[in-house]
Amino acid sequence: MRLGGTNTRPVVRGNIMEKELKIPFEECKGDSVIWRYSKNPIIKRNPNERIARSFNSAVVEYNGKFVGVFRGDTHSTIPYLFYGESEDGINFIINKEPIMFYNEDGSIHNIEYAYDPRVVEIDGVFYIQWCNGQVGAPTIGLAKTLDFKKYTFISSPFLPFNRNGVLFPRKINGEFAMLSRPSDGGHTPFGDIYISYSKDLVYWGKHSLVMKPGWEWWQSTKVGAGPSPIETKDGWILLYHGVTKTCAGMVYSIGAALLDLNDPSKVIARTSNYLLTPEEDYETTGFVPNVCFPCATLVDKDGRIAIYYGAADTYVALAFTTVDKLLKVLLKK
Ligand code: BMA
Repeated sequence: MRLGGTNTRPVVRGNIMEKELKIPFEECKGDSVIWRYSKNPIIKRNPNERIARSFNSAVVEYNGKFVGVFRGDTHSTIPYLFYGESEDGINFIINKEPIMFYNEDGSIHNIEYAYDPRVVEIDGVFYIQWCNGQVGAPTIGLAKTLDFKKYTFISSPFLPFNRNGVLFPRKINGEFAMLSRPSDGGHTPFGDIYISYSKDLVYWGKHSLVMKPGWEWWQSTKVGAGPSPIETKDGWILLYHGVTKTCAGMVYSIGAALLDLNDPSKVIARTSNYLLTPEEDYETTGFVPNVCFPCATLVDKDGRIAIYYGAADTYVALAFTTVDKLLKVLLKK
């Protein structure tokens, strides 16, 4: 979808006419660029018998509903991905059994752990990107689904170690494009965002740097792409997490960047101030305190945006913004 441009939201997928869904949204009462949902968090501890904590998760519209691929940290503390659905984008019912991935030949694709999913639709196919433990070390996993029932594993696009794989919502110059953040095997204390291209989603190359951590302390340790970028007439809006190291651990805040439409390795602008930083109890207190980690956005045809973010590695929370507000702060209009 291009906002502020010529296209409107497609509501026909395949030959299914979908109802136009109303995304969750509350009007801003002050002058914030990003503001929180008044009833946060939307997913609390122990959302079902199998999951102790659900956070960093992805939501999209499918078949007249909101559906999600949720990170669920189980009672063994190993994270897996779980399907969930909702009529309103706020109240979700999450499956108790994790998503199973299958190889093209129908065999089960074994994974050790899975976390921090992103989901994006490209030409009627939903692609899931996540941090995947299937090659003995964390790297990106990439799978597809047409119906959120059968999930086919496509590839591990990059060698370990890598996290925060985020596909653009359309091909750029005829190729799929993915952001990622090369890392290490632990709680990586560094990290830059790169872009890579592929013709077939299996073989990836043409890697180039998009952005390094910023000078400002909130984003000076590492940065990682958040939800799939939003296309506007002025460029791709990328929400990202920026991290700072303190005596009490890392703090994850949310910032935004504007990337060139035809060459997203070119950063047109990025925010020098964070747009959301841990302040509320559900962000500052939990399994890992002081984490706001955005993984998904829903955007309507008027440019309203609902942001799904993980809070304190314990909850899923919602925040809102608009395309106009983000462009205004990025372009200093
Ligand atoms: C990162 C990832 C995220 C997590 C964050 C804060 O390295 O593991 O899943 O939210 O740390 O703990």
